Amino acid sequence: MVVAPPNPVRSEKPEPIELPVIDLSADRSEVSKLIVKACEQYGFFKAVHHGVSDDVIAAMEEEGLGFFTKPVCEKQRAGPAGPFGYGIKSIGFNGDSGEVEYLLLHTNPSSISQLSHTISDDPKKFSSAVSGYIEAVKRLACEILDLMAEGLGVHDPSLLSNMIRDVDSDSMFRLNRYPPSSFHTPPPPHRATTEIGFGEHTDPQMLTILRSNDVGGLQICVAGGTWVPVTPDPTAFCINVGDVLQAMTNGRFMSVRHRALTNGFKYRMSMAYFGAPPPHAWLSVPPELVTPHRPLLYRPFNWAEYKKASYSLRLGDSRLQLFLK
Ligand code: GA4
Repeated sequence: MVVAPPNPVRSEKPEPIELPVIDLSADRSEVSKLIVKACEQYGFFKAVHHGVSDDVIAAMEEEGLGFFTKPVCEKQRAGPAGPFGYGIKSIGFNGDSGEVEYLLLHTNPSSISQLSHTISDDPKKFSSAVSGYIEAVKRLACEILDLMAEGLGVHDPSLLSNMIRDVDSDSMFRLNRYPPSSFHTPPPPHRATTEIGFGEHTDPQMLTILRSNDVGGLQICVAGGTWVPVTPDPTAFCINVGDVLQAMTNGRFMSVRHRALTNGFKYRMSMAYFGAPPPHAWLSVPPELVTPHRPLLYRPFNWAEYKKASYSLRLGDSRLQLFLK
């Protein structure tokens, strides 16, 4: 049986972690080394000068806000999430919940255009904002995966990015809105309370490209099991390694547990792109990453198999260990 570790919201306030901030416009070979180092040490980094235009981001934010500020009964026309569509409080299919409402979309264009009719009164405007945003962050994800492969000395630098460039890529896009916790429980005088918005987990896919408004809430689990908040920065993208990339780098990169807490007083909105392989592609480890000192860690598997395992378990369960050799 896979047991989730305890999940306390500690009352003491740990110092925010300053994740490596990587300027993607700097010298390519330097950037690729910094990315590799960050993914080995933290599994997370912030990317600035990322090339995604402010207009594309603003258009997506506007659509997201427009949707979430509608009355619940209207939002429910796009739900329940199974897994795609509108969800409120309920996460996945195995009883997980949190103080969050969300829209989960598959990134394939027909799926976006189909759902947009239940999401927006102007479905064309909604799907054009989503497609523009997805196209831009997918380009960024591919660029980062190429830089990772270069930094790792992988012979074919497109080996990783080809997985999400594939027309059958199973990538997803998620919009989350976390309500202020003071909505549910009046905060004690002079102090804000926090609640679990999205419980601790690792992302199953290859790479996540996350952006939020200027409200904090993301925390990552560092060595020793301490939860540390990540300072919000709407000008940067927060990039994290998912389980599949940990497996494909033969354990060199870390897929790190993270969670989102609600803020005492403000709404937090985040948008996450999850870059995933096509269902039946073999998730093979580049031969350069297997050495006598670092033998193959995981048995061969494909994304369909891994996704099935993810959805059959609880949010906080460790899945990758089931695929150890
Ligand atoms: C976590 C990362 C992504 O948000 C997500 C989530 C998915 C869901 O909300 O439907 C999962 C969760 C996530 C991991 C385990 C399974 C699947 C809920 C859940 C309990 C969209 C994803 O791909 O995996």
